[in-house]
Amino acid sequence: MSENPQNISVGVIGTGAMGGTHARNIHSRVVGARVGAVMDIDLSAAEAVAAECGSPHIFRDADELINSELVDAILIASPDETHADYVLKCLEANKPTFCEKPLATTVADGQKIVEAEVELGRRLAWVGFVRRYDPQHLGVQQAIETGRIGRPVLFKGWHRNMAITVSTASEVILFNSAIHDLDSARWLLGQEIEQVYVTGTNVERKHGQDCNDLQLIQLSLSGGCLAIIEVDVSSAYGYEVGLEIVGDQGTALAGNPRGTIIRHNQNYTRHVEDIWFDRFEDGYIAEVRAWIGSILSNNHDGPDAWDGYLSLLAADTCIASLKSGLPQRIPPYGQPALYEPGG
Ligand code: ISE
Repeated sequence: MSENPQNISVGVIGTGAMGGTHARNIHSRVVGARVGAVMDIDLSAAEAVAAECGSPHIFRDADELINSELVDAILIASPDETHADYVLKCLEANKPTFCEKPLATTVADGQKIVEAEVELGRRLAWVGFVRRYDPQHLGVQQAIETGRIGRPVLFKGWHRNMAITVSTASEVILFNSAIHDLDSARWLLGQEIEQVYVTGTNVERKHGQDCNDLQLIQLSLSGGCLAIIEVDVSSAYGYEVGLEIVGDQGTALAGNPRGTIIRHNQNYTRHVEDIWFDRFEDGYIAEVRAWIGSILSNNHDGPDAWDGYLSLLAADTCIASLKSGLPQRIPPYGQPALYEPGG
């Protein structure tokens, strides 16, 4: 436990590429926090991150880290299927937790987390929807909020991974990748998803016919907005995430790769990143700063368990649509008072 309440000791579960990035950011880019302990089943990965981040404590067991007096808050960046269990344990220990997306891999587990928070009467979980902290996305949000583009009517998104990194299963593509886009649509439009229609095709044939590595997701939202999102996890050429919000007075676009533009020999070129770590570098720093800031000020103002849950519900309904070939309505749900504004 930190003796100085302004220096939160964070325990990092999962020190792979994502957990390592968060740990390094906490160590060197965040004021008010430090890496107090790390845990990974791959001991050498844990040792390497611990050494880089000046963290003296390495755990072999996630439960022990969560319950340890050495840590005040937990960052979860372990494989997706472990998230729900660890978040629930953090809630039992009454410790704030930043969980990489997705919050869980089933709607039922997402629901358990929401129920546990309602029971506690506190929002302790934060979900790593990094795009909410990406400067380009924030520029779009500002254009909407200031009314510059008028009333938003359409969300057009594209999300391309260079190659499949997690799994070829269509479900995993929805829960692991498209979940970001589903959250972006809710967040930027300020409306809830009511109906989804998903079609998919198989681009990278080596993965087998069942792999819908290119999916087109259509959404109808509560305030009448529409969304169309391309999720392609086998783009081959690079990593790109972008969106355009079409309003009734103009549009706002976040979609530029960050690379330098070079004009040479009658050519105009720009480097496209190969993976998300560079594209969202600023967002990753900003989101952990915001998380730590929210703990220090006791004011949770980021993506919470309810956002995590609704994105899971939408992803799950997308799977039903993809499987049935039909549009599907989001099942009815009731929003607990805890998650209402000011709750
Ligand atoms: C990955 O886990 C991420 O979170 C990236 O932001 C996303 O673009 C990618 O599709 C996911 O696999």
